[in-house]
Amino acid sequence: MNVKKRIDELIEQLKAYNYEYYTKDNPSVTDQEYDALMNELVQLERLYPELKREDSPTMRIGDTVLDAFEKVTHDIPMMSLSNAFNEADLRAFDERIQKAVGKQMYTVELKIDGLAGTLHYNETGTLTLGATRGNGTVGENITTNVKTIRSVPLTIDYHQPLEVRGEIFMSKHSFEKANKRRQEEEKTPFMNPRNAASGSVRQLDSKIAAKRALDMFIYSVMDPIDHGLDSHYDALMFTKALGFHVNPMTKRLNTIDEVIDFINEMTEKRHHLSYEIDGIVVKVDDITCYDKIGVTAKSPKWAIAYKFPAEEVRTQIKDIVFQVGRTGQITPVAQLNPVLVQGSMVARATLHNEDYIKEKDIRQYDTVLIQKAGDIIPEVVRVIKERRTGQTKPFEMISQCPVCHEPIKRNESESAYFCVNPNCDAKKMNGLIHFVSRDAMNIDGLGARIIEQFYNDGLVQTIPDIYRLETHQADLILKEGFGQKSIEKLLTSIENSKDNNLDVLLFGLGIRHVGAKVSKILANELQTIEAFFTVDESTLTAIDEIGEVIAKSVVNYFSQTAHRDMIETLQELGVNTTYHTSKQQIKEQFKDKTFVLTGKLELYTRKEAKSLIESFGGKVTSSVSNNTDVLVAGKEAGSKLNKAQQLDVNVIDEATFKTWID
Ligand code: 0OX
Repeated sequence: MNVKKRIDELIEQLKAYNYEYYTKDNPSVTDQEYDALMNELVQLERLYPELKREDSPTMRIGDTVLDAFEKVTHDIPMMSLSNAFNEADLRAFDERIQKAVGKQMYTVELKIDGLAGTLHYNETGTLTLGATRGNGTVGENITTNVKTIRSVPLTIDYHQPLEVRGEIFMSKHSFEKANKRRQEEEKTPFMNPRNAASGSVRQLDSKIAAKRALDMFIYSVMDPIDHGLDSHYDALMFTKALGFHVNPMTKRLNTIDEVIDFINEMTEKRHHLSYEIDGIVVKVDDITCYDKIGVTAKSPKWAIAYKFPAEEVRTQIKDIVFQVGRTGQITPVAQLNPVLVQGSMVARATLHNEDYIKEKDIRQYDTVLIQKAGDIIPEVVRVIKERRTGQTKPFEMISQCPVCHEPIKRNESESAYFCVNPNCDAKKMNGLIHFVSRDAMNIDGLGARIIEQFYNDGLVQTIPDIYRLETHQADLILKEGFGQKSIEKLLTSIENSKDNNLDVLLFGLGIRHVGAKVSKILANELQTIEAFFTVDESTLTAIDEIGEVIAKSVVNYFSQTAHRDMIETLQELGVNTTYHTSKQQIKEQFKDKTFVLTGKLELYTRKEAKSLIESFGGKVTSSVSNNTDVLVAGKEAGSKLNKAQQLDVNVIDEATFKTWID
């Protein structure tokens, strides 16, 4: 028989079985029958490598071992969800929506406890990129691992670029299997399915990832309007029709009462599901009103996640210790007899501050109830007083910093105490940990543990020291756990961080009251770090959303010579201190115009052209319609050009486009 024909036949057959098994959950063949066909295909592809197809299911076996994952910047940031904890929060959400856009239908989805991922398909329908969420702006390229997920189609029958997002997760069954194997191999088991999923997609060896049997439910389509979709539920059904896995419990409901009924029903049923969920996501169904409803810094206002009540677990406080944060704030922490809470081991819980402890009369040796709601730090909820023995005594706040032993101060208006010694080691070290963290400079390979080690060894004591590490390679190589390769990786991520935008640098400096969102607003307004050196309070308070507290804190920070000197040193070391997505410069040809790009562009990549158009106030869609204002036609433009001509759309070539930009 013709080999090519047999390969094609095997591929179609295996694809159909995969779909039945992973997407429809209804297999028609046994595992043995499936394996036999897969083996035959592997053998044939080995003998005839030229006949191997991009969409062959053998791609899912995983054959790539990477050195590291590349970083990927998301064109559209990957947002997270704001939370609701009770019926009142949900009703308040509904009221806000009704006030903004009138009565709406809602799509409800189970909130899968995994990790967010995004998938890109090109105009031929081939999967070109799979990436993690990362910090929402920059994630990691995990394409080789995503290809091993059987419910992720390698090709789709859709011929426009498409980006869909969803939750990558591990079923309870696969989790148990993976842990059984780990036990046999004498490796520490995964704590919970979410950790297992996240560890597996970040496996550099895709063969290992393939063995972990991950799955992915799709929960959003990007630029839905460009794909003719104006209902979120319809968008999910559209992805389902293309072969993606969409959670079967997803529903469109008419009122918030129906949403609440659904939540009550799922609260009962959730333990019977084959995967873990930690809540229910409620989304406005009508996509056309999303712009009007708007977004906050991190999450869309048209969606909310109802979180199931946190489980409370009983344990004992062994000791109460004090942590010094980067701002010098002193937080009392309970050290506990370790207990399992919602799938992870908890050995510490925050006690917030002196007032919280006194109000609840929490004492060392007390038996307490602790809770951990999702990603929130575990906290002590209450003391079980009946269990108190004679040996406890009321809590007393310390009067000196536990690290530098200088006296600590309580601000009149706050319940927190602060260590005000600028040279306190704990403050300096935590400041460094914050600087390199994911939402700040995002330097991979410099986690808290490494910073702690480098700090104690005197290798990194100040922020500029991070950028001097390249001159200390000889010291690095002597450290345990550091080889040539890991040093190179670390130095590359440090080098790359020099190009970061001003807002993340500003956030990284750890100025009090200047969080990620305020940093963006300030960087966009002031544009360069020098402007911060001279700015006064009234200029700052004139900026929308900037109040007196922030303004005072910013002026105070930059008035200190030590801070200005440190920033100048960073500039000398090559760190960028200007805001690059400079204030939107709106150009008339672009303002509110809809562009389509087609054909081969030679002067710009598609991505560059798109971001240029957007930065000048326009938008880019993928198909030509009556709404298109301008078609930029590169070489060998085809059907889109014809359609644009039929519709009388303004067509320009790439050279003309360049003159518009320059
Ligand atoms: C989930 C889940 C997560 C889209 C807009 C912000 C968050 N874990 O199941 N996220 C979202 O929505 C995104 N939906 C979900 N179902």
